[in-house]
Amino acid sequence: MTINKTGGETCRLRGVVFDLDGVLVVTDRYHYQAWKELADDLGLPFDSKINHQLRGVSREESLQRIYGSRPLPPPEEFKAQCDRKNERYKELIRQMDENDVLEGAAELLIQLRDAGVKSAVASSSKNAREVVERTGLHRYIDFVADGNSITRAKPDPQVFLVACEGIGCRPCECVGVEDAEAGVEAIRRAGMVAVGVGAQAKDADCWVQTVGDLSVDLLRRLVERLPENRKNC
Ligand code: B16
Ligand code: MG
Repeated sequence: MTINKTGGETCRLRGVVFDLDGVLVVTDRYHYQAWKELADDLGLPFDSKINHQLRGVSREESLQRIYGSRPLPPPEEFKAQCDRKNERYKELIRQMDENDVLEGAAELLIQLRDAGVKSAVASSSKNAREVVERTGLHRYIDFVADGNSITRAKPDPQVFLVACEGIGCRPCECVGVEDAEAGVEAIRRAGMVAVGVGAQAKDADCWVQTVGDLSVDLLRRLVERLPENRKNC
């Protein structure tokens, strides 16, 4: 163990934990379409602005946000509406393939594998495994923690902690990569370095426009907590 300039423990990079939707793949448009069809049927307003607010948020919480200040239906009906959205979403993601992987993501995962750094997914989605398989990402990902592995959704750190454990690393040895505010908070609360991707995740330790802007070297430097590499790298 070595001590860094601020007196803390310096860890070596051993793992990277990626959020799935919005970081490695684009499922946004499928979630949008499925929610839009349901909302139209129920006469609830829904547009891409509301859809953005659902990033990283669980299915049930998403529907609550769509209802907004309107009264929620009885629990059974509410569940049936969530199920209906999910059935439609599952139908839509059947068309996913390698072309839905975001630019630079597969290259980064290969670099990490070649460098002996483990990769995991930490997603709120209960459909994450299917998306990982359909897009071919399972070839590079060592562990998937998803909506089925947790009892508390982001911003709770649980899904990131389950992912770290799944790849046999301590949180301080891992970087978490997220596109949603709730996800950045979850990474922080897990005790990991947080990398934010895209417009909604600027409040991270380091912010990049796309996952393709990351490299093994940069991630290593972040974990070693060299101050010049934090913020807007
Ligand atoms: P499901 P992430 C999240 O995935 C999505 O961003 C969010 O829009 C969705 O509501 C949530 O998963 C739950 O998904 O309905 O498939 O269980 O960004 O955490 O990978
Ligand atoms: Mg996301």
